[in-house]
Amino acid sequence: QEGLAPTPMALISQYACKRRTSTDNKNKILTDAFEVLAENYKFSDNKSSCLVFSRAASVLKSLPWTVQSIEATQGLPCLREHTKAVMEEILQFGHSFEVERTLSSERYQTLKLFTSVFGVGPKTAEKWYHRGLRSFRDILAEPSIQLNRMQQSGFLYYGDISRVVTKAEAQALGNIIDEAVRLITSDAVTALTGGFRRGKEYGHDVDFIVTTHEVGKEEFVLRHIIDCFKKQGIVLYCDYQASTFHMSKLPCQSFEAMDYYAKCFLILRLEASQVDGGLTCDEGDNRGWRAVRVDLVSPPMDRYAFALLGWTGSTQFDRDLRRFARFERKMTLDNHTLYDTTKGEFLTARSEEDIFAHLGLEYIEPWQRNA
Ligand code: 8DG
Ligand code: MN
Ligand code: MN
Repeated sequence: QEGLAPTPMALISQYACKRRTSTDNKNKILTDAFEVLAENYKFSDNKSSCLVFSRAASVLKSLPWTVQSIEATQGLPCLREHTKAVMEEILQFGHSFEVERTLSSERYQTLKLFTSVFGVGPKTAEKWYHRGLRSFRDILAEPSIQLNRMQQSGFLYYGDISRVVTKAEAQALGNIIDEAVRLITSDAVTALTGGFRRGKEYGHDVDFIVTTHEVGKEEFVLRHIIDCFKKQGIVLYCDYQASTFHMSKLPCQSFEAMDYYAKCFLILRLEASQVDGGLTCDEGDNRGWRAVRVDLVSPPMDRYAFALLGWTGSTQFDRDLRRFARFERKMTLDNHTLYDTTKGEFLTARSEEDIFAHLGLEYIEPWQRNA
């Protein structure tokens, strides 16, 4: 691979949706460093600087070669002064002083720890940090803190859900869902989405679309699956959100991956016996089961392609699809629709390929969307 001639820079787009990005990242040292700084900016609610570093990382992930000098990055999109300075430090000294400083700062370490709990976002983490709390023990011992149900489960199952989920565990969950669905209809559609659909070996959760060809019945299917899981005694946490979807609300002007479909954020109990090759447990941990985070979303079938594209990600890939649609095509793309502003009409799509075609983009396979 090293011997391959670098892709001509002029061909590398500023839009992630015009690049092919596999899971094989040749610039992990640089992109890990950028992502630390991006996350640190997110903690400070500095969205634009966060985006600068996320975009720079995304461009480097798409390269089929390893950056070994600053000169080699000449002409690459999305690399600003600041990102180049960080890159220069790493290429010259093997590490960046700014990144080291961030990693060793009490603030970064604490916010990283707090946001690793299911149900704790940057806002809550910052609030706790500001109050002088520094550890889980501090939080749990603070009488004035009222944890919500999600956070309580986050702490209760912290050991399990902070550990990665394997592809085999994702497949086992897929089987459990299929089995539950088969009890009510032969008309159901279930699809593994999220990082696993992009070919990742590990994930922090498992994401599924569950729906049916019969438009209007999808919410019923989702409810049935959850009831089925409850009867099996495998539901450790369940946050069900009913659909608020209605065509009259569309197109919405949001850049963020928000949608109105019925969905459910779960923590499920997965038995070792259900997983091919068993669970990946800590040494000496022989409980025979683990807790795992699962997201289910149920779009009506006529919205399927848009929901699949949105839930497959990556977040950066989707963000750039929306940005490309808006600024290059005067179209609005979200998890529900594609709207052509010039024509004043919604464009229909039965598959992801249809959506790329409407946008005048070459089709990018799911495993090439790891931007
Ligand atoms: P990972 O779990 O392996 O860490 O990576 P991932 O699968 O890419 O991330 P994710 O956080 O599970 O999100 C998967 C996709 O789902 C991502 O592109 C964002 C998308 N998504 C939506 N809407 C919503 C939503 O309302 N909530 C959540 N949690 N994710 C959503 O499109
Ligand atoms: Mn996921
Ligand atoms: Mn998810």
